[in-house]
Amino acid sequence: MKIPPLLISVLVAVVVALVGSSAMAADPSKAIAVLHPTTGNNVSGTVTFTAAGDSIKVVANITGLTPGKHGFHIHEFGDCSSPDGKAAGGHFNPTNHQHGAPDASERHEGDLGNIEADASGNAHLDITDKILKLTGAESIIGHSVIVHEKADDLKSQPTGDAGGRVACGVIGIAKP
Ligand SMILES: [Cu+2]
Ligand SMILES: [Zn+2]
Repeated sequence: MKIPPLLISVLVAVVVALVGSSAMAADPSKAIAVLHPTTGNNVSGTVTFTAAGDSIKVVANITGLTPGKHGFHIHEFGDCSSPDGKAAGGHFNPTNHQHGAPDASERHEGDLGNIEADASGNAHLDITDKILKLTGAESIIGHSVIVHEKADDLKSQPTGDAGGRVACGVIGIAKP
């Protein structure tokens, strides 16, 4: 039996498409940022972002802080190369909103408010966020987490007046 050439090329195309799609990574369901101190600081820790239904669960464990509140944001660039953390750019804001509190209707995607350190300088945060995304054009993967010297006042534009940057970590795909 002779197979028509057109049918062969269609079959080849189907096989290539199937192999290609199975080789592609599935949408990530978990991301992580490992925080490193900027120059002159001693702040480090981890932040995980885990898909949970239509929300993202954010868990942070950070040490080396001064006691009290510290601005905690996702910034635009996944670039922690500068000694002051400024290579990370401004707040991650792919949909062009004003700065605000995490629960405000008007906020940057990256606005996660504050983390609060205890008297020993340790902070733990466990929140669920409905704005963050791990997939698509507004995914936080490849951007960065910045922890600030001071509290985010949740209203000053465009940064919440949170002062210098004490730690930076690039957000990558986590090992499931
Ligand atoms: Cu920030
Ligand atoms: Zn902001």
